[in-house]
Amino acid sequence: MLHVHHLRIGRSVFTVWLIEELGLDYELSIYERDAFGRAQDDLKAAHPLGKSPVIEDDGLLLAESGAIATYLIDRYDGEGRLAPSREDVKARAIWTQWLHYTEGSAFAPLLLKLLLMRETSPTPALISMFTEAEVPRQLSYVEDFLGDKPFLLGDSLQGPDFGMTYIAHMADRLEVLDPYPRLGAYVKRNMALPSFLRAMERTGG
Ligand SMILES: N[C@@H](CCC(=O)N[C@@H](CS)C(=O)NCC(=O)O)C(=O)O
Repeated sequence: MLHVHHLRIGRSVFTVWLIEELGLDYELSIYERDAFGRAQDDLKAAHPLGKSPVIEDDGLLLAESGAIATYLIDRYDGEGRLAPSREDVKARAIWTQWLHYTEGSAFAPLLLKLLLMRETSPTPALISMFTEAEVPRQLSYVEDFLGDKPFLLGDSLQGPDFGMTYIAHMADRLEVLDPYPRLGAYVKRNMALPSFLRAMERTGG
């Protein structure tokens, strides 16, 4: 059976959301962070990097939320609800672009912002300059692309929405989401979906 290694509280709940959306049975191992918010050594027993999400499925051990999403959709989305078909090469390229965008471009400025907010010594000027320019650059890019669509790629939930909801949720927690009302409404809508609520209930967040 599919096995998910989930570190509270973090991005793996969005992987569990995808699994709930696909209606799969799964086993869940839940890990807690240490006092500094880092994973503890127990997660290294699941994967050498000791980070989450990690899944095991049918002899496959897989890390990286984007790769996990692609694998789960390729293997289990029989109806093709969450991705364009492979024959539609251009639509699939845009889908892949947004699936990778969240970890590839959007996450790092937000992570640096989070670390700066927790920093107790004087704020490093170069990192501040970077986050002050990059956070609005990334969020306004997504806000403009989202436009009036309910989901990132149109009228229906697709693979990239799981990671993007994580990014928008993190921006909200960092209190930088107010200037982006469409993204604000998007994250609220997605986190009220029944499959997301089931993921929250099962994982504890
Ligand atoms: N690029 C990876 C990032 C994985 C990652 O950093 N996960 C965080 C959880 S939100 C983690 O395990 N942090 C614990 C630590 O670094 O100690 C992915 O997309 O899965």
